[in-house]
Amino acid sequence: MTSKRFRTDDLETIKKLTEALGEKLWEHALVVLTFANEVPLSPTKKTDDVPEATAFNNRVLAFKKAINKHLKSSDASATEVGQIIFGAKNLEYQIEEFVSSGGQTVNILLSGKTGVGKSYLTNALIGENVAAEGYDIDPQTDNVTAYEVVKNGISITVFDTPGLADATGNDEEYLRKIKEKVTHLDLFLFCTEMTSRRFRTDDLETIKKLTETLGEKLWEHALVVLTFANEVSLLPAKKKGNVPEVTFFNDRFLAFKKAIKKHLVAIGVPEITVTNVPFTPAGELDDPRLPDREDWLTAFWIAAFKRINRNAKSCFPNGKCRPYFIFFRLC
Ligand SMILES: Nc1nc2c(ncn2[C@@H]2O[C@H](COP(=O)(O)OP(=O)(O)OP(=O)(O)O)[C@@H](O)[C@H]2O)c(=O)[nH]1
Ligand SMILES: [Mg+2]
Repeated sequence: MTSKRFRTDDLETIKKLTEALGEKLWEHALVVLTFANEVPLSPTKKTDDVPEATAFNNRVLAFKKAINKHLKSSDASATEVGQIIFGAKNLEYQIEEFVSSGGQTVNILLSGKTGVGKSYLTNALIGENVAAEGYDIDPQTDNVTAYEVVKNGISITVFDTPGLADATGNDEEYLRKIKEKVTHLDLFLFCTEMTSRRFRTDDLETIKKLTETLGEKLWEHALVVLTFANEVSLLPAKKKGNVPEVTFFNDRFLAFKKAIKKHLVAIGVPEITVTNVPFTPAGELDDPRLPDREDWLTAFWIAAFKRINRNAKSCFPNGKCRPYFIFFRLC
C-alpha cells in the first residue's frame, strides 16, 4: 500500500496468476494491502494538508480502483469482478459463516430520532414496501412493528419503531413498547442522518435514553447507520469547498463516527464496546451508489453479518464450539 504507483510488475503478476490458475481464482480472492502502517509516513502524505484518515482512505480507494480496472481489462467478466471488489462475495462469506455457526434467525431493532429514515431502511432490508414512510413534517411511525422476511434460508425480523425526540413527549412510552415487544435482538441499528449540519442535543438525548432504558450492552450489538448518505454531496459546505466528493464524504463520515463515539464514552459506555461499534452509510434504493462504494445495501448486509458473527466468535474464541447463536436479551 506504500508503492507510489500501481506498477507494471503488479500488472504482470496479476496477469500471470490469472493465466496460470484461471480467472476463477478471483472468486476466492481477498486483496491485502500490506505495509498499511507506513502509509502516513509516505512523502505525499507529509507534503499536503489532508487529515491522516482521509489520506489513508483515499489510498485504499485508489488501489481498489486500479486493481479493479486492471482485472476488468483481463478476461474475467466485468460484473464478476465488480462483485469481488465491492463485496457480494464478501457477503456470501459472511452469510456462510453465520449459517455454519448454527445461525438461523436474525432479529434487528431500528431506533433513532423521528424522520431519520428508519421505515425507509426497514423497507430496504425487507425488500418490499411494508412500513409506511413519512412524507411531511409530522412523525410517521407510532408503534413497534415486526416485519419478517426469509433471505438465504435465514429468517430475518426487522422491528421498525417510533422516532424518538419527536416533540410529542412520548419517548418514555415508545421505549416501553420497544422493551415489551423486542424480547431479544441480534443487531441494533442506531440511525441518524449524515446530512445534519451538527451532531445535536436531540441525538445526544436519544442515545442517552436508549442506553438508560435498554442498558449499555445494547452497544455491543450496535451498527450505526448514517442515513441520507446520498444527499451529502448536495450540502452547501460541499459546494463551497473545493475538495473531491469522496474526500468530503469520508471526512463527514469520520466526523460523525468521532462525535457519536465520544458521546457514548461520555455517558459511560465502556471504551472497548465503543471502539468496536461499526458504522455504515445508507442512501437510496433507486441508485445505490455512494461516493465511496458501489452499493450501500450490500455493504450494509456485510457490516451487519460481520457484526453478528463477531459477537458469536467472541463468545467462543476458538471459533469451533458454537452450538447456538448468542443474542442479547432485553430485560
Ligand atoms: N433520499 C433519501 N430519502 C430517504 C432516506 N431515508 C429516508 N428517506 C425519505 O425520508 C422520509 C422520512 O423517512 P422515514 O423512513 O419515514 O423516517 P422515520 O425515521 O421512519 O420517521 P418516523 O417514523 O417519524 O420516526 C421519507 O420520505 C423517506 O422516503 C435516504 O437515505 N435517502
Ligand atoms: Mg417511521
